[in-house]
Amino acid sequence: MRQIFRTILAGGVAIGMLGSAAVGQDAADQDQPDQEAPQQTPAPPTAAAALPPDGPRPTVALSPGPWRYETSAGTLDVKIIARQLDHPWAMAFLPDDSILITERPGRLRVIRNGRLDPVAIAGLPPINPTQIGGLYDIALDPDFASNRRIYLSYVKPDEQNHDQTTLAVMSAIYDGGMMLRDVKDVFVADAWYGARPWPQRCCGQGPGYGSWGGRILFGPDGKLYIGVGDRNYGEMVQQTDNDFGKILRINPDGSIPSDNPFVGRAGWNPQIWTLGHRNPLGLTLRPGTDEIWESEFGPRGGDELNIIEKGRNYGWITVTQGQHYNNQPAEGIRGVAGMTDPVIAFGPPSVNPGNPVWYYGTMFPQWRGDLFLPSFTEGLLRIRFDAAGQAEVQEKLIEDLGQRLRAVTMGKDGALYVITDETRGVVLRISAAR
Ligand SMILES: [Ca+2]
Repeated sequence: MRQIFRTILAGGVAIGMLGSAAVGQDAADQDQPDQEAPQQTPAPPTAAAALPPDGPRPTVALSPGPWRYETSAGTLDVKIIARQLDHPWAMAFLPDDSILITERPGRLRVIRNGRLDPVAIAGLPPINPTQIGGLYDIALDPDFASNRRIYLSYVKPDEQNHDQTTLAVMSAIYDGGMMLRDVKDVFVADAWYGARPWPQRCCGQGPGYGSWGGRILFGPDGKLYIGVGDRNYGEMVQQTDNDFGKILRINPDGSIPSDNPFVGRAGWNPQIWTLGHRNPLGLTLRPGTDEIWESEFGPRGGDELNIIEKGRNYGWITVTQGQHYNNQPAEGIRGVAGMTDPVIAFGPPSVNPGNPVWYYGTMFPQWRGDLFLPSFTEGLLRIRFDAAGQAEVQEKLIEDLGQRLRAVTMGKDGALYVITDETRGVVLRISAAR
């Protein structure tokens, strides 16, 4: 496994991925420049429909494994624990150790006793799986053990106009069986997009059927945080009355917390917690702190890792360390008054970050306190922060498998679980070799 990369500084210095073999392909569906005039958006299917794959091209075919790696934490075993998942996007461990998994085309699956149930859980509303849209993230209610409530983010179709979609979050009761109950939306983004004619946009931005965001997270305050992408319409992100390019904060029932930073301010959407994001695709808590960390797809060479702090502006579209797709330089790079710089900016090339996790398990004591960041192009990055907050990519795990890694989480046993966002996606378990 490759290791040791150029030291990078916290506070916004770009990480150079020395030794990377995965250069030359930005590989991100969200990162493609605008192809304009896409085909007619298909009608939204029901969740029960069997859908053909509708995502980006497949990457390297994955062998059945298992694999063994020598790493700084000793010998690792990597094995597939679930396969034949169609673009899995998120997973959530339940108290009984079963695992809920979303498939982006619109299915909710469950692994029980180590086995993927071949039948999807029923009860989802219509979901639009156009391009990179579909069923996204899962969050368990903080009181899940007693109320069995879950939250799912998804791309919601407009029944009247199939050109229009938006990000929404539903809540439902999941009792462990094969059916959701009491399914209802608690949030629907007001930033509908796609009515023709499309607006003129700058900077070579991607198509209007991308950049929904979609990560959701319960904060230590019991509030639900929702990452909404810029819908490839970055001109709207610095406007304060909409949902584009924002991290929103709501109560679990959908109401607006009175201590949100812009409540009562004229011209502001009161759901806003932070603004200035391009496409937030990772939200995670740092254990032992109240910090919410966010990963974000930037433009070419501008992927970011941010600490999300109340009321701050993270710069997009005027300030970014990446380069616009038409090669137009950003107005600002970093250190711009009123804007918060990323902790880390990646690239070029883009790493296309997924949902990270802070490691505090016991299986790999050498890695406690490190951040694991899945990427589409560089494998699973292990990033260490020293006492001064300086970050260094120490290792790239399973990079040689050539898979687009969408999310990583830690099991109760301290093993790492990774999902691959592929047409034939899998769940990988990374554990210490026995
Ligand atoms: Ca930024």
